[in-house]
Amino acid sequence: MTKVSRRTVILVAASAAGAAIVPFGLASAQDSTPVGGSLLDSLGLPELEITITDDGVQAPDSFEAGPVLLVVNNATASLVSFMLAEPPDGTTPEMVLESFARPVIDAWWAEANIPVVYDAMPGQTVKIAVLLPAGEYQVAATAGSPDEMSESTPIGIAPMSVTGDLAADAADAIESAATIEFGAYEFTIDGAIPAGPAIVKVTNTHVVLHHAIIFATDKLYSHDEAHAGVMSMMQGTPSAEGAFSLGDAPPVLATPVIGGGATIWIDVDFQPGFYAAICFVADPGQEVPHVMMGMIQVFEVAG
Ligand SMILES: [Cu+2]
Repeated sequence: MTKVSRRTVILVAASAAGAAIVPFGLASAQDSTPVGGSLLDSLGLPELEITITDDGVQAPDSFEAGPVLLVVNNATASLVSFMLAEPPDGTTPEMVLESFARPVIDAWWAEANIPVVYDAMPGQTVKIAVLLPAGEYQVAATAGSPDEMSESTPIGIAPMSVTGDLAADAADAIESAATIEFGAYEFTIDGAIPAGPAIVKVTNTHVVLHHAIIFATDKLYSHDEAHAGVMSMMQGTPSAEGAFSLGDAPPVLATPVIGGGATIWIDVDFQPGFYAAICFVADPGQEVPHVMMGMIQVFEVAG
């Protein structure tokens, strides 16, 4: 069984797809993320800017709660993973950073408030709108090559206090075309994900970390066909002719990993067609990717 880390989700997605393990990483996983313009960028949200250099993580000491535009600059020459988390009491920053660098998800992650965990390619600036409640957060970053499944290298960790109250309607503050909800090992897509640039809301109503890695498919399969196809790929058994397969193409989109209770909004830019959303994250202390428990959802983007 492949170990599934937060950092190497794209890679696992690639190996699940039977592709060679090559460092295409997020660059190609974000084909559906608009490069030129960001709809989120035009909303005028408060910008929470985080810069990651070889020397550490620069984050503001404090920030106001609310929907914010998280702007993460990767000023290193490495793929970096970053996280924004409010760890449970008794978890020191040293423990958080060391844990974040390890491939397996430690138990404390299930008790933490985790708005977002994501990757940034060398030199990339990542923008995600995040519903940020008050709390004592840690902003951590690690570096690693996308072709390594092993431990990554800690870069740094910085504390950040978020103060103030969220408005009652804060989770609806940003207009979105559709919502992808992470539940108990299942996705629910509310609304139709449109073709072209759009904002999609991503929310986690479960208790453990989830994400969606989205692959294009050749037709609209049933849930059972898609699940059976991924199971046979992950178990290394050849799939039948005409059966669901992820092929060799990299995913078209990887959402951030978010914890229970978290809400974010992402920019997307889908081509019309058929897709499958898959979660490769495992529960804390476990190695079984959620897709093996049925966390896969097929959907169509109408032209
Ligand atoms: Cu999951």
